[in-house]
Order: sequence, then structure tokens, then C-alpha cells
Amino acid sequence: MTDIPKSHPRYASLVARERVAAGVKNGFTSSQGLIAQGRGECFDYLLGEKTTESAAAATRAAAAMLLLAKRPALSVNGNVAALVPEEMAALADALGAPLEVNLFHRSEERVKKIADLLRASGASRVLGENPDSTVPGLEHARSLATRGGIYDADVVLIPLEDGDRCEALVAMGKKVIAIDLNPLSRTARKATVSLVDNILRAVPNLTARVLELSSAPRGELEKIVLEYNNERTLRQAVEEIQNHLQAQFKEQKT
Ligand code: PTJ
Repeated sequence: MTDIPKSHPRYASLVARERVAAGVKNGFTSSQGLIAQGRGECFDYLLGEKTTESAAAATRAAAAMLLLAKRPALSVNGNVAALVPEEMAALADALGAPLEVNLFHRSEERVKKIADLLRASGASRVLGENPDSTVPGLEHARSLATRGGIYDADVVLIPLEDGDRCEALVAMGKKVIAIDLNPLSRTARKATVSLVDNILRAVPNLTARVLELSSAPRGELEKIVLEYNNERTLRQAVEEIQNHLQAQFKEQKT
């Protein structure tokens, strides 16, 4: 990895890039993952590279939804494995939920490498190496699912996902939580709760909210979920981008 000085103004973003590039080099991230990271970076730039108010509220709702779930499951692809393997293991641990490797550009070798990486990062239950069922309505490898994991989960976390599977999981009657920096993506619009935030910030924040709310009464968690509105949140995310861009422009004029 290139040695990036901590003082570099774009340190976090450059380190993320290096991690995805290392994932490709080590054979667990797809080369297409580099393009996905670039797209994410662009939206993060427009958001001001911070967790916005709307993202913080969505994260709280997602934590409440995961705590109310009977069988939560967390999906992991090549980009997620490159960026937040330990953080995903910590979230799974806080929830007592399995991690399930699910890939768009699937190869058994990549699935195994990611599963091994997650186990080495502290995950106790990793699924996806032996899928035994499929998500109806999907023709690509992403339809593969595991009983006891995503297939029969009632709440599924899908970070950095395509819209098709999000829609297919919702059609199965599941509650779907997306992490996607693009508030206009089909994934963000079709999900039950969308965290428009960088996965680097979103996963640790989500774990912190889960731990914070873990002793809250069920009624309080239900109220948080009931009051959440995904469409309103996405509209707010777009407004936050507009406000950030206007503030930047004003700064440049003065
Ligand atoms: O490992 P595989 O084979 O399953 O492939 C994974 C990728 C990510 C390549 C695949 O799912 C893909 O092509 O995804 P998309 O359709 O490019 O969608 C990824 C979404 O995640 C886009 O809307 C990006 O803006 C968003 N995104 C990218 N990086 C981040 C992100 N969102 C949050 N944090 C990021 N770091």
C-alpha cells in the first residue's frame, strides 16, 4: 500500500482507495469494485464527507429495526470486505446475527477468500459458501442465499448493493436496510431504511446506536421505526447536498 501521511487533507479517502485496490490485488474485491468506490467517493464529496443529520436519523432507525428483528442478517460483498471487515464482524457480534457473503461477480474463490477474511476479522458466523436457496426474481448469482441467513431473515442489511436484489428482498417481505452514498440510486429508493453515508462511518455508527439502544424498551424501538420515513430522508439528503454545495460556492466568492 502507498504510504499516505496522516496530515494529507484527503487522508481518509485515499486510505479507502488503497484498501479497495488492495482487495482487488488480494483477489477478494472485483475490479468493478474500484469503479463503485469512485462513484461512492463522488457522492461523499457532494455530501461534505460527513454523516449528515438525515443519515444519523436513518442510522438510529436502522439500529432500532435490527434490534426488533427476529432473524437479522448482514450481507457482505467484495467492497464491504475491503473497507470494513472488522467493523462488520463487530456489528454482527452486537446483534448476534450472521454475516453472509453475497457477490454480484461471483466466483467460489472470491467467496472463500472473503469468508476467511471475515473469520480472521473476528466474525463468529459466516455464511454464503454453501448457499441452499435462491431469492425469487433474480437471474444473476446474487440470487444465491442461505437458510438461517439472508434467505429466511426478516431484516437484511445490504451495503453497496444493486437495486435488483434490494427490490427482490423487499418483494420477499423482508425489511431491507441499505448503505449507499447515492440518495438517487434505486437501492436507496427501494430500501425500507437507507443510510446515505460512507460505509466507513455508517457501520461503526450503526454498531454504536445498536449498543446504545440495546436496553431500550421494545415500545421505544417500535416508535423510532414507526416515525421513520425513507422518502422524506432521501429528500433531506438531496437538500443537504444542495446546502453543502451552496455553502462551498459562497466560501469561494468571499
Ligand atoms: O463484490 P461484488 O462482486 O458483489 O461487487 C460489488 C460491487 C460494489 C462492485 C457491485 O455491487 C456494484 O457494482 O455495485 P454498484 O451498482 O456500483 O452500486 C454500489 C453503490 O454503492 C453505488 O450507489 C455507490 O455510490 C455506493 N458506494 C460505493 N462506495 C461506497 C458506497 N456507499 C457507501 N460507502 C462507500 N464507500
